[in-house]
Amino acid sequence: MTRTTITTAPIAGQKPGTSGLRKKTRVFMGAHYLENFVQAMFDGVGGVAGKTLVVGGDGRFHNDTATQTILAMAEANGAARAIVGQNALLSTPAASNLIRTRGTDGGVILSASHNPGGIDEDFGIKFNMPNGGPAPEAVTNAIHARTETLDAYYIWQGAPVDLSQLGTTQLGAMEVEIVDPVSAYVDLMRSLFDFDAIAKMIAGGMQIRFDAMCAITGPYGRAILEDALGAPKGTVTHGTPLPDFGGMHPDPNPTWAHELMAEMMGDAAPGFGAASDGDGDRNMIVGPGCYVSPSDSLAVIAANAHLAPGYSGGLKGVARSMPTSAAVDRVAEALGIDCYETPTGWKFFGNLMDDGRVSLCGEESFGTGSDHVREKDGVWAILMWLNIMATTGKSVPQLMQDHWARFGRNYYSRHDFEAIETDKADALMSGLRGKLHDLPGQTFGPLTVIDADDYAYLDPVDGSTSERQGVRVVFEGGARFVVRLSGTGTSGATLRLYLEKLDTEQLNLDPQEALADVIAAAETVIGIAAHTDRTAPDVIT
Ligand code: VG1
Ligand code: CO
Repeated sequence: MTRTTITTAPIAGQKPGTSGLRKKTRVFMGAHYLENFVQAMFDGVGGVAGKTLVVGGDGRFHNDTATQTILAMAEANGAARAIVGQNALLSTPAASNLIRTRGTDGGVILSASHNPGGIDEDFGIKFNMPNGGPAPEAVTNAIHARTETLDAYYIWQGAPVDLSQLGTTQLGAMEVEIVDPVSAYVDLMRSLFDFDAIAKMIAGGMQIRFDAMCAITGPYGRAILEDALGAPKGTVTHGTPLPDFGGMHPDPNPTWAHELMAEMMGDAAPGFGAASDGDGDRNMIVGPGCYVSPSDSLAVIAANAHLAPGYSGGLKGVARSMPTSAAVDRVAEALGIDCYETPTGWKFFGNLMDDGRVSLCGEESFGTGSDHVREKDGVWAILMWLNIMATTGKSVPQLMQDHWARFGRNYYSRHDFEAIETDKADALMSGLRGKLHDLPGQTFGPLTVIDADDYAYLDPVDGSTSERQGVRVVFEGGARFVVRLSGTGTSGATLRLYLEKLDTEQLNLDPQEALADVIAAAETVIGIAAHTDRTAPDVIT
């Protein structure tokens, strides 16, 4: 038998506007659940008949089983060909690269990114477009709408493909090509960065520590840092992707990458430290005794990208998400290039890159990348830093000091309050929105509010609008705070408070101290403690 139509009842329930579906793994394992969503996804993108799709994921629990389901459904929906990473593995940026360079019709990426993995943790799935980027809102809304009307899905029933064997094979009427998940990506990195200069720096004694957090970037880190650039074996730690990420929470920030932080802040710290997340699109950069905030990393890359061969002609323009600090804006001004502000989420950068307006983008949430793919790219950011260090001969702390001396320092921090009851978080947000009109002119300690709004975005390329993207309160002198609810959490609501203050004189304060008056003003305005009983954030980055 070939194709089977299965009639189903349960609804998949993706939130409209979110770029994919993230739920507890056991929810995805429930009867017909994944199948329903995949059918809605295929229908929502206009069907997959005759199309070629890339399929792969970050290796978390259920990755391989879900990949087989997706392949069987692609076959039954008439897809011509699937390009799959060996053992169903592909980092998000590597998948984006394959979607683009192989001229495909898009791809399915299995990941819950930086969320923990395992049978009792999180799983996720999303569709990326032929440009390699996450589906835009019009498409995710169509997928969501389809989940509400779906009454059947199509699936090929037969023996699954052996995903460990490289080469081309057949699944029913569909061709399946199983590719090395790493090699095309290594070629791409080699085309952008000066591997010889980085290798020379490493041979000259620069020690590197890369913590892959038992997630997807281990094989990429080993192939590039150890095999291609000559760093000693063991440079990459937690380098084998595990279904439960070895119990680690693969979110590269000082809280979750604490082993790396301890090493980098210790006496025997190597010259460069970095970590990446579950699916390989995030990065954290650390120097000896020197944590680099993601907003600063974006600004340093903007100021120095021309030193890497792939960017020697300079940047077309830059973009940052709204809550990301304005450090990069100051660099763009100095370079005389455009700087765009977009809502949180990488999908908003795609149009700007496709339209040739920007070549570098970044978010405060440890995401940086360029127009080489249409996703943020953790390993890319790490190689960019190494290229800058190799070319300038400067250490991470030196690069930071020089940058702040030239541009001033945008002190920055994000405070996350996790797993708040949803109705309390909603009440907090609507209370805050209700008082925005009255805030301008009010004074909180030394700070006077000059502007307060709920951020709305007009896409300059396609004219689409996105509203209610985060409340921002701006003070005289450029300090500000931003509040929004996370769209990626899977239990309750996560409240994110973003804090920023520019200082052009005092460059080496502790960020929490430098931001103390902004933090106090934010609490007075928002009333987090009163609404949620939380008096301290769960994670500070
Ligand atoms: C978070 C980050 C956001 C990022 C998103 C996806 O979203 O804040 O900047 O784009 O995760 O990242 P939210 O809605 O929870 O704040 V992930 O690495 O898919 O990789
Ligand atoms: Co990610």
